[in-house]
Amino acid sequence: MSETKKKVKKAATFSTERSKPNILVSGTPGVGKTTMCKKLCESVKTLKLINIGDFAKEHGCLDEWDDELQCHELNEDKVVDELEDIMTEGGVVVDHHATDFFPERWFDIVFVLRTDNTILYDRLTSRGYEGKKLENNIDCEIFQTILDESKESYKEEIVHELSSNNDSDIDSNVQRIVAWLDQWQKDNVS
Ligand code: DAT
Repeated sequence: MSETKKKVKKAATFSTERSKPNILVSGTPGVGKTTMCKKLCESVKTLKLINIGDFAKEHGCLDEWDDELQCHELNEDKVVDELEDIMTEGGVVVDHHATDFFPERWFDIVFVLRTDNTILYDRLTSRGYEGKKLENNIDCEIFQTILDESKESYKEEIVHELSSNNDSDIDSNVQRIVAWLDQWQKDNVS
């Protein structure tokens, strides 16, 4: 198939053509995305977990160091290009703290984890965050930046907010997603 035809095909691939759904798990750093995603993928062995930070490192998608944010800038276009074929297959859980640069068609559901500010503050300080970086992330959670960004980037009905304050929240969130996956299979795979 020519490159142009491939691109047209990719652009036309919507969720109904996937035999397994794709899930985006987002939220401010420290809310528990990685912890919850790992548990989810332990429960449902067929899911493929992609942590965008790790994926970007492995696939050379990091640009210059950003002194203010204290991290490398992410080359979002390259991440999208590198991930396209994997997402087309379906059955992927993406773990990332931003939602707005992924193609909307990639995801069947978006979960935004939320944590009380005092709990998040303790988690981030024990991770070594301080100064501007700590302040920016706490503000991000206070102003529900990721939730609003997700609702602007995807249909509101597929964006769900989940509490992530304690261990029982992790378990109930995993159960909820597993139940959603079961229902998706019943509704979409004959
Ligand atoms: P993220 O991937 O969103 O940056 P994480 O999964 O690395 O967050 O979690 C940050 C820390 O908080 C880690 O030490 C595990 C802990 N944690 C995460 N979710 C939690 C929860 N619901 N209850 C208690 N601790 C949690």
